[in-house]
Amino acid sequence: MKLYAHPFSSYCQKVLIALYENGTPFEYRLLAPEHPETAAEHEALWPFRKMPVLVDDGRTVVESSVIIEHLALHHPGPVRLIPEDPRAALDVRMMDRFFDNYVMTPMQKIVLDRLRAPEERDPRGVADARAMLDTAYGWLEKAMAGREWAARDAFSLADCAAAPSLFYADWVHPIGAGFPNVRAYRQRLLARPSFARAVDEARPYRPFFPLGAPDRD
Ligand SMILES: N[C@@H](CCC(=O)N[C@@H](CS)C(=O)NCC(=O)O)C(=O)O
Repeated sequence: MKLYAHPFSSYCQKVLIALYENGTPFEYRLLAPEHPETAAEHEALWPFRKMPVLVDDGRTVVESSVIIEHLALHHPGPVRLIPEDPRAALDVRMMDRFFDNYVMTPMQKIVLDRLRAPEERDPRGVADARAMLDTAYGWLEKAMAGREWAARDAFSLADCAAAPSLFYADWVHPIGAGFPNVRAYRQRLLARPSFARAVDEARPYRPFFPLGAPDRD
């Protein structure tokens, strides 16, 4: 298998966590300016040029959640990231959508806005993104009461989505002291070896974080 990815990308980390959880072997196709040939391969596979992209046995798989579903189906390991029980699997998929749509999306909006020229920035969109993060933290605070992982007891696809989204969201819009369950959950995710590895691999890129990476985590 080949994974087109970059270590600092949140959606790539989501998939890397799944691969590391099960020790699944793959070839890392690093998307970086010093490898234009890899970027060309990537664009030929997926003209939207979004990462990550997985190629498995000649088949191109896109969208981080679908890549993780693909891994669970075709390369299962000891850590079951999609529960066997379809009802439990639905809870996992719902939480995965929550993290992508209501945490990752507004977090990315704030980051990407900073990369624009000042005259092209979108203050209203950024304010809306910050409001969405506040709502998401509040909702998650209640949802996580008494839970270890996003869909209760077992680490799952939803936690793969939660880890990078909460990691970066806290950098751009801090999770305040009023959200102790969310803060504690973020710390548990950081202590999970698969995510700790992804965070470590991304450390060299911190100076490029558009809003300035905080000196922690
Ligand atoms: N819905 C996609 C989102 C992927 C995505 O937004 N990837 C970002 C990196 S975290 C990207 O490729 N950005 C580069 C670009 O937009 O050109 C997924 O789940 O895989």
